[in-house]
Amino acid sequence: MSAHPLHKLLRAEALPTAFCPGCGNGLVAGALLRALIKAGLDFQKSVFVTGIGCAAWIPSPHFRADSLHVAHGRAIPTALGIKLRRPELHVMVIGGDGDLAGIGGNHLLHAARRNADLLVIMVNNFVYAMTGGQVGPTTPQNLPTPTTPYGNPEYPMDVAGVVAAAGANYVARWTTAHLAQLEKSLLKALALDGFRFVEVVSQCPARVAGRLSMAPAEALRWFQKHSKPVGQAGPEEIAVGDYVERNRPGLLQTLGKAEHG
Ligand SMILES: Cc1ncc(C[n+]2csc(CCOP(=O)(O)OP(=O)(O)O)c2C)c(N)n1
Ligand SMILES: [Mg+2]
Repeated sequence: MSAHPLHKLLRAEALPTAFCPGCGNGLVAGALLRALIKAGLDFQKSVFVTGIGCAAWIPSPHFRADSLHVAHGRAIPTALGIKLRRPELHVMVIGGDGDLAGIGGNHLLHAARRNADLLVIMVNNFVYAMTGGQVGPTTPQNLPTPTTPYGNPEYPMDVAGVVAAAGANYVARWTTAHLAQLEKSLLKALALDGFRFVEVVSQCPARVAGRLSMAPAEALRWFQKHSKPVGQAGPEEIAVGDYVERNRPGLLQTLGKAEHG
């Protein structure tokens, strides 16, 4: 194991990861760890909360920090409970599109409305990957999945757009082909209070079917080619960049907890 600063934040005994070869989760983990190092965040005062799914395995068991792995979809209310009781901790949630926008969608919406002081990172691989690639709230229309073999008849949700409209202080979307921008975005998010949401569109070389089933390198090129800045992306493109950045008082401040610690 080299002495690279990233390695100090990783549990050597948990490596190599259980992620499939070419999975985007390692790229997201790397960008987050680099942002945490640059932000100078104290890992001893950081808590990572996840639900269930492949993306939910990013912090636990890999990060050398406190982490909670809770019921599918329930990471946000658990994280909020921790933050309200221990406001001095940096509380972060990492999860998949199914976990955060599907079964946990209502928690996401209301945590954003409350401007709860949490950083939430959603890895959007378009499907419920861990359970076999079933259709979910972000699956593109017409994409075949094991549960929609003739193509998804539904419209996908623009999760970043919904969270911005619900009231979050900061919302951005990037892809695994935009790691430098993602890192900057996470740094910005780490410096703000209130609800911060960063969506990362990511490849799943194992479970995504149809036109999006590509070799990892091809998927990254596809993301690059089909990404446009927010406000300029067409229906078949990925809108990337900041959706919103504002500085409304977060929930802790509105509850009067900030001064009392
Ligand atoms: C209450 C409950 N319902 C369903 C499941 C089964 N389940 C486990 S992971 C998962 C989907 C995960 O999808 P996503 O959050 O997008 O993460 P990914 O695996 O794609 O990274 C589901 C439905 C469960 N564990 N618990
Ligand atoms: Mg998913």
